[in-house]
Amino acid sequence: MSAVLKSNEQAERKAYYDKIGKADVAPLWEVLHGLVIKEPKSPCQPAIWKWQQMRPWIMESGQLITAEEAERRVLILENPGVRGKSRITNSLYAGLQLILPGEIARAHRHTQSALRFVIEGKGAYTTVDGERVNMTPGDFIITPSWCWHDHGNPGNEPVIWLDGLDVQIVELLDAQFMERPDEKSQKTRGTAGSALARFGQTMLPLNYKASTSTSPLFWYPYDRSRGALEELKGAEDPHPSHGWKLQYVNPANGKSAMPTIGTYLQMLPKNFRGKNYRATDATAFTVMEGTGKVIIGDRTFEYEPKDVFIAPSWINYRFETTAESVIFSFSDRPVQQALDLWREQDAA
Ligand code: GTQ
Repeated sequence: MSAVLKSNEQAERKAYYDKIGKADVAPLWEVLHGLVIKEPKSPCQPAIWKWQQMRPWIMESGQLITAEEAERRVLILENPGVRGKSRITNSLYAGLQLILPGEIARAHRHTQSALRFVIEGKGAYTTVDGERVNMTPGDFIITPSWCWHDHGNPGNEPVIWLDGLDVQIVELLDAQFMERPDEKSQKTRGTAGSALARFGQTMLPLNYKASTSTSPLFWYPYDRSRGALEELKGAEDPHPSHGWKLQYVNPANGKSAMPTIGTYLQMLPKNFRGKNYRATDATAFTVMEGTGKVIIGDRTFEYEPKDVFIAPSWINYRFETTAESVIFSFSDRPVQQALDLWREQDAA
């Protein structure tokens, strides 16, 4: 309320607010212009987490606590605009998980969906509902809602991956469940290679009937995804903002691989001067290959492989590369699209 009030009017209103407030009632007119706003104004900020800084801290966490004690030994990437809320955007959680040789991160399941994007190291696996995947850098792996999963590292080097979860979406809806089985690791009945054979060749088993909307193909090996971008590079001009960019999909329904999180891989040519782009889905990126700058709003970040950065909702961003780059990203786009809320804007 901007009108100047006499002090008796002010006092009258305050007394009224206090009276109705005691019964959990509040006046809309005091808050309307913060609730229904002209365009997104996220408290989340552009930010980057440099691998050079993160790696020693992740390795240090390996000295402080075991995977067994921690259940999941993860450093959460907290958006600087909303610290203390375990989120990288308003709707999504991101963290860097470490598993050391010989360790097991025990089995559990939860209604939150998780994605893994493998950052560093070989020899670890994750088992999803009894199917085991060996994790290789650049692989995108899904742990669908309510599927059992445990991670292990029978190899001889530390393995680190980026976790992305829809924690805040599920929290918004108060639909969280989780449970732990008695055994720490699941018995495996096969490998994700068979999921790749069944679902990863633009073919489907004859009797396939989806029980959820999450992709039954839960392992997208890097060499295949990258290979697709390499083919595109030879076939068409890059998009002025995104270069060559593909989305990971559920091959059985053609929609987003996960119902709550959209996942993408893009390639940008060397010396690319990208045009500004913005969309309502705040997006977290991690660099697989290449170097350059990303300009997000009024911030400029130099990026290198394994860095993670965030472009908040409706803030312009663009890329300027110094080497050919391959970048993985994820956002809540499928949720916004399902609710008819998603908007994007290319540079004019
Ligand atoms: O690996 O199951 O980063 O349950 C946060 C919660 C990872 C996991 C996280 C989890 C997991």
